[in-house]
Amino acid sequence: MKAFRFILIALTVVFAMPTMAQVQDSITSDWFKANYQKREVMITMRDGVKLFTSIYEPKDKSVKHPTLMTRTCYSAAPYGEDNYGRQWLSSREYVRRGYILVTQDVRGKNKSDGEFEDLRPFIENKKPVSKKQYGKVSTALTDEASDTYDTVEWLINNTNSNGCVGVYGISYPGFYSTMAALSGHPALKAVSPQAPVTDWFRGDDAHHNGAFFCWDMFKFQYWFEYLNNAKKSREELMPMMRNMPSINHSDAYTDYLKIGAVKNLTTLFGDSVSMWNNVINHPDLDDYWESHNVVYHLKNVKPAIMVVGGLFDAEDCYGAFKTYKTICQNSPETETYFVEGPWAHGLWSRGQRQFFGDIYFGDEITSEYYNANIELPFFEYYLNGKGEKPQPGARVFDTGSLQWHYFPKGWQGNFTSQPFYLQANGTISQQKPATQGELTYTSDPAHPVPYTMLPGTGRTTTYMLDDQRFAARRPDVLTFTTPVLTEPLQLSGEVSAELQVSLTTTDADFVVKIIDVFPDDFSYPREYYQQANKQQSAVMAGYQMLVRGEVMRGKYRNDFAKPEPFVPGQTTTVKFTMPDVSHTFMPGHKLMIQVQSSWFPLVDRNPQQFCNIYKCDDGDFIKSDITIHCSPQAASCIWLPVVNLKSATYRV
Ligand code: PG9
Repeated sequence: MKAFRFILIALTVVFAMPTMAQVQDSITSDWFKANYQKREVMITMRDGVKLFTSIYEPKDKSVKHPTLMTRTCYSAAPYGEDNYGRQWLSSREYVRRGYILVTQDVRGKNKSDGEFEDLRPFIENKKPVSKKQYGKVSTALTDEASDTYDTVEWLINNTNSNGCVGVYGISYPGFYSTMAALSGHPALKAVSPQAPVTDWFRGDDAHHNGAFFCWDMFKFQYWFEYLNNAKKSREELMPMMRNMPSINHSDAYTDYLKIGAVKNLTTLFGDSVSMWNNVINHPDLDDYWESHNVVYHLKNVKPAIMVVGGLFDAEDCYGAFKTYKTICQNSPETETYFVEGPWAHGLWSRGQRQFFGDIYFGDEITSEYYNANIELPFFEYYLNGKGEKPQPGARVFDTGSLQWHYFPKGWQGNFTSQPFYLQANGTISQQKPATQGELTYTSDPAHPVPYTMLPGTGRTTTYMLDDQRFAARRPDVLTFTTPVLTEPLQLSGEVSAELQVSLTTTDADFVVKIIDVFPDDFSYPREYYQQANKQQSAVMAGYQMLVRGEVMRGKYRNDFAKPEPFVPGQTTTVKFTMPDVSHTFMPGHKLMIQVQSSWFPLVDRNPQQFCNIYKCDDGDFIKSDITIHCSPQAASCIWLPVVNLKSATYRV
């Protein structure tokens, strides 16, 4: 009897085991381990440097498999061929379909050899290395594109590859994806740079329009330099962990104000953190920043590209728009797709629910929706020959009408840029002011405008769409508002500010915020909260939802490379771009613009004197009386991308 039962159970297990050819229904850790083999290999690059590469490959050799790779500076963990970890959980759809999943530590990071360099520059016209010489020419010119080429070449010859490889990644891995797209390897068929780090001086991570995002950088850099190192043992890392400089004890606003000038933060690091030193030693836009900017090389891009970004991404919102627009412009032959949703940094692929912060966006922006309906079909078509070719062009979520818009011809050019003039009586109109007018506020670095009303030690993920009523109440924040809108005002595209300012000192920052003011009787249906299993956390009546905010360091108004002082009392034009928006102001709502001169501690304080801010002392911070002019000859306005709903070229 026992034998019969054993055979019965054995047969059940064998016949129940799905082959890879069938799309696996339920993925479990046991199933993954039973059907995938994990290998850890050091792949030799053309100059001999070896890169640590973790490969999860289906055991089923009866069919060839597509490959999806992420190259990362944040570790290809978990390490150990028996440790499958949980990384694959975010790649569940690809495991289900038998993809080969590869993660590689980039050169000089974690278990890979070689020297690491931040945003390692692309090298044009690298001399190819012959097969015979391969790996033996230590002087061969290499960059992240050539490291990708060499890795893809190894993968298609040493795995059960179907000859189609894709690369994707978010943030810094998004930068490595953009660089991968420049590798030129014929087997690299599809690349998805997501929130790619692109330009650390104009708009990503470290600076926006030249203003330093000291909080993000300070909290990140020591960890990135020292603790993000899989070659060091825990025992070696623990003392560094204990000595990690930190100033956040209770509330970042108070703590950073206490620390004072940026140079005081530097004393906490010493001169040991390369990324921080690069910021301090290159205060203006110079060759260092430009040589590390990948956009100058985005031409002749061979793979299909799907750029993904978050409209409320606090780190690389700029990078996604800039990368996409540059490829469309400089590599028009590339099959390019663009996806922008109401997401924070990377949340499209991990954990986004129907609400983001206090705002409801519905079911079509959750991570499940994104993975199943946007990312998977892209790679299935280009790497696995499955499904329909994705819809061309741009697919951008409108954060006001809560709809996806499809722009078959791409994101640009669907709008006309129209001026919305700031009036001295605190209103907004599309007519220039008819009479002289101005509004003045005192910007005091000792009492900077907070970027959020929430106390806390970490930068919030929701500040980019949080309620702005806390700021509207401050005397150093100017507020301008339209009457209640009777027609929808749809903005889909580029935004810029054109301020006419005068100040009593020689420098200042300018922050412009575009805000959607909800009706005074607004509330979400109770079932929205029930559906999302979320407690209502805010009074939504009269909510002032931030749609877009951006800062401009005034001394760079004419040239990021050549800072200029203001002449006290002289009316001066300050023009700057802000990341694109996709937002319809619905009837019953109002458009609000706020103008202020600090956004703390998100952005370091401007001493409001023309100087090298990274070297200034606590005593250099002074008040400035700042005037925003609203006159016929000096008309401050915000240029908004208005869509003519009668001739709109997008589909819902
Ligand atoms: N965009 C993130 C970052 C990179 C470098 C410095 C600070 C932040 C990231 O890679 O996640």
